Amino acid sequence: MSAVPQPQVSKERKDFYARIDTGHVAPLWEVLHELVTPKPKTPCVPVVWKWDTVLPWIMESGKLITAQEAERRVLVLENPGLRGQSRATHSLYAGLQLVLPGEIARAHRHSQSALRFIMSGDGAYTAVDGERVTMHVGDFIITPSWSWHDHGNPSKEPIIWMDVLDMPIVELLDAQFMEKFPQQSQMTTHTEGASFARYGNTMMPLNYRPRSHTSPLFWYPYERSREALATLARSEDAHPCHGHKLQYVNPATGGAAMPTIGTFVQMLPRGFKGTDYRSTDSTIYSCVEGKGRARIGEQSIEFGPKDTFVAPSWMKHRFEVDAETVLFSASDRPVQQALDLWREET
Ligand code: 1HN
Repeated sequence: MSAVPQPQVSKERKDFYARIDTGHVAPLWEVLHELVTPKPKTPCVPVVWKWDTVLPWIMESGKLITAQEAERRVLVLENPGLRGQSRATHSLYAGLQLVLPGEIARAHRHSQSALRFIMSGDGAYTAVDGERVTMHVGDFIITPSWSWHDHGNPSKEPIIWMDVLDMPIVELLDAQFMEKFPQQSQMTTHTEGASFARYGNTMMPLNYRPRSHTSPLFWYPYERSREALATLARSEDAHPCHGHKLQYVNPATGGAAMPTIGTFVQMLPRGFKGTDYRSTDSTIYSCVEGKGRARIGEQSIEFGPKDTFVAPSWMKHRFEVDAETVLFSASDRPVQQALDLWREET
């Protein structure tokens, strides 16, 4: 459908382009083939961040700067195809955040939605709109758009988690706002566990009226996800591509837990040899347990616990695991689905 790029542009056309350029006007036919492509043409590439490589750097960052000075002490996971843009995929930001014992990461809020996926440590908390939750490895925690949030670590060990934010999506839409809370920490106005009691048990309050598209449940404990996967693995055959895979949902609507970020957890049984899969949502994977290999496009990626890796949009990938493996993953799938753009191929 698109014009073939001309190796040589005639003088007449060049002159024309130069004249219209002064009026901030350009010819579509010179760029159409790059703008409208037969399939996704993402700059995002497959990549793995090995825990053993990044952990010493994270701990070193703890000696170089305090959480207070940094506001957030995070090492950004930058996709090699998107260096300098603070992106793990074209649409999502990811980073590894460290909070040392005794530290507080001060309260603020922003338009960007965030998720925390806990990688190491136990007993630190994050507070979301007046309710604290204690973080354990494998927990998935939501910080909804425009909700006050701060983190603190009263435990004796460092805590490290992966942040995933929809920053590039909000940036694309030029819809970002940010505000600092007047104090370091917000007041705790709800009992810990209150939102889980209200929304975490397939029940909800009689008078529940949604205030946003984000799940009113903001803590999805690993203990529950793990138990669900273990039971599934005993009761159904593994999907040829995904093994046993579940999506985190907003319990009040059945939709995605977050409006902009799709979140999933899957178990691949020991010895699983998956078949190729691709979808249009570039995906960030975090290995919780087990080990294996992901064949992503032409690349073979070895992964083990706490390794993070990326499968780009529309690139075939498959898994092969040596031990029972659990993978958490995040992508922009809800956005694509809301806009009728999402495609998959098994
Ligand atoms: C943020 O607010 C947090 O609250 C983490 O922990 C990472 C990256 C970019 C912008 C805001 C946090 C962030 C962030």
